[in-house]
Amino acid sequence: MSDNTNETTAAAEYDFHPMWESLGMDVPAHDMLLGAVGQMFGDVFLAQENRPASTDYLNQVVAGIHSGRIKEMLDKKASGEAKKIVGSFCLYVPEEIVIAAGGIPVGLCSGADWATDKVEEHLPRATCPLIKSFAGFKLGSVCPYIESSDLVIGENTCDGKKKAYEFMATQVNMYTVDIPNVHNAQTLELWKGEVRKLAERVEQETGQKITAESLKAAIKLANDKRRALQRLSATRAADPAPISGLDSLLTVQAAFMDDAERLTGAINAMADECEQRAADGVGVAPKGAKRILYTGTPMAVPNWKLFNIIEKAGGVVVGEEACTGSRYYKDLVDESGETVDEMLDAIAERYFGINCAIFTPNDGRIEDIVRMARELNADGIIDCSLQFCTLYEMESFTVEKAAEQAGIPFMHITTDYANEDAGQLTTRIEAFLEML
Ligand code: BJ8
Repeated sequence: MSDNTNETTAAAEYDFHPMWESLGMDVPAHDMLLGAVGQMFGDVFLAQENRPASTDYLNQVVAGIHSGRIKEMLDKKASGEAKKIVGSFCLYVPEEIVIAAGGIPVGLCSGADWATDKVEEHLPRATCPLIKSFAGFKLGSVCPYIESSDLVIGENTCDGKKKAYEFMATQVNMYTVDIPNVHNAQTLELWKGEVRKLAERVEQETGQKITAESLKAAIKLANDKRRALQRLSATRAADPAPISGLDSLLTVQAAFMDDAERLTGAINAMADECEQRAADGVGVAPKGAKRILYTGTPMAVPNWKLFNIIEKAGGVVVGEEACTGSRYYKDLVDESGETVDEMLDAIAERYFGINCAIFTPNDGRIEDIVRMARELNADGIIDCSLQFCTLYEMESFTVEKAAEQAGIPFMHITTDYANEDAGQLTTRIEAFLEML
């Protein structure tokens, strides 16, 4: 039995309700949410056949996602091992800085509709579901990550997030980072300045100075996690694919919440098993199953809808060009810096390369999509935007043109967190898989 399983067994005997109450959560509503997510996880993940045994780690992460993991973080804070819990919504917020200042970084993006009526008292109805979801989780008091965050870091990316953070600042202790919209030498300098300002703000919050030693260790910790995810991703080029898109998506979703060292060990174990499966020709789907590269908006827990539809329809997702995918792990921070200044520059440079659609032009993303489709032997590309996300909707035309030029079949989808379009999506995806 793994350490993790031991922890979860112990966690199952522990009553977390007092902890949720102490965080000021709406406990009955939260019980309902957890019940629904547990049911969905069983239907979507546990129903998969031929999963690698090492994906049991992911089951444990989901089992403890709002319970054992929260307790672990609060305990670390109480013992002084960690100073503060710092939440964020975007890949542009460098976790290395939070860790080096003694904080625990957590991702706050949410993937389910909640308290929509309350949200629409503050934000327009025509707002992307990801934004409405994090606002709803806060207004409905059902997210222990938001409730335990001492500081929440937002970022000026899309218009919806920018304006929603003004509202969130009335609800939580909030700091917003400015992100440039174009890539050039001048904006890189501005971004380096923003990274320094963020480091100062986090130090102020935690009361712990970032040192060369702590920053070097944090860079190594985050890079090790990325190296493990890169290894796992590379195994998915095999036919049959050794691991499903659903489980792969969950590894990155878990990376926003679980302890970095534990996650790295577990992902390396998955990579070991998947390398062996690839060598032995063992797959999660039959050899020849149609292989899909996903690209588009991020998918926060528990938004598993699209991947579930693709894989239930007989396809297999072999890569994700998304913030809940390769953008999270494909680039490392240069580890050669020795001073805090050099390392902050290296961090800024690495994060500046994240190909978010807020950038114009965003050629790096287009190049990555085509490169990944080729490297992972994808038969087709599915590009998806969350409803009302103008950035990814607009960029989908450029992605389609690039796919056409590369001779890769392409399909665009616009969806939200509701299940109403599941039937229609299934029909469209089945037809797409058939013509591949
Ligand atoms: S770096 S993709 S995590 S901003 S889907 S909220 S863009 S309207 S999430 Fe993102 Fe950072 Fe970019 Fe990545 Fe707005 Fe679009 Fe909604 Fe979005």
